[in-house]
Amino acid sequence: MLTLALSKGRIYDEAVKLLGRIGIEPAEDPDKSRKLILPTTRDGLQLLIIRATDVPTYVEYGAADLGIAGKDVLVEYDATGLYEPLDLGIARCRLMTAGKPGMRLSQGARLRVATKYVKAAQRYFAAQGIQAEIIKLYGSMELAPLVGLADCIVDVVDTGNTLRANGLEPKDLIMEVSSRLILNKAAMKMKHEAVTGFIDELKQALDRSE
Ligand code: PRT
Ligand code: MG
Repeated sequence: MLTLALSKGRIYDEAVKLLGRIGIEPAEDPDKSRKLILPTTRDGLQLLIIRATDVPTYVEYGAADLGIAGKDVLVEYDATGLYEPLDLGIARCRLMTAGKPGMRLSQGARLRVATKYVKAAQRYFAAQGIQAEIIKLYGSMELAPLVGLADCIVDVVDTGNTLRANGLEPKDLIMEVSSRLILNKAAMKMKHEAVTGFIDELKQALDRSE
C-alpha cells in the first residue's frame, strides 16, 4: 500500500485532476466527508488529507510514503530526509515581497518584514544586502504594513487581488512556486517498485500535457 499526503483546497483540486489522468479517483470527496484517510479507486493507493505545512513532516517520518507540497512550504521545512522527484506544475504562484505603493525596499534603515516564510525571507534579504528584522506570523500578513507592525511582507501571490484589496502592491519576485511530489527516502528502498511505478505514471501524464 502506498500513502500519498496532500492538503485540501487548491492543491487537492489540481492534484485530483492529475491523478484522474492516470486513472485514479478518490473514493470520497474530502469536502463532504470528514475522513482524513481516503481510499482511492486504485487498491494500492490511499490519500491522507492534512494541513499543507504538515505534508513534509508526514513524509519525512514515513507516516506517508509520498506527498504533494508547495515549493514555498518545502523551502521553509528544509528537509534532508526527503526526495523531490517531480515538479507537478500545479498550484502555481510567486513568493514576493509586498508593501504600500511607492514604498521602496532598498538598502538603508533596517527593514521590518512580516511573514510566515522566515527562512526564505532571511535568505532573500541577506542576498540583497538588506538588513531585515523578520517577524514571524501565521497568516493574514497583509494586515501587518497597514497597522505598522512591519514595513513590508513576504507572501505567496497569485492574482494579487488580496494585496490590492488591502492597499498593498507586489514588489520583488523571490521565487516561482509550484507543487512538488515528495518521497520518503526509506520508501524509495522498501517499496521501490510501487513508488517508481507511480512516479513514472505521473511523469508520463505530465509529459503528455506539455
Ligand atoms: O490555508 P491553510 O492555512 O490551511 O494552509 P495553506 O495556506 O498553507 O494552504 P493553501 O491550501 O492555502 O495553500 C497550499 C499551497 O498552494 C501553498 O503552499 C502554495 O504553494 C500554493 N498556492 C498557490 C497558494 C496560492 N497559490 C495563493 N494564492 N497559497 C496561498 N495563496 C494565498 C495568497 O497568499 C493570498 O492570501 O491565497 C490568497 C489569494 O491569492 P491572490 O494573490 O490570488 O489574491
Ligand atoms: Mg491558505
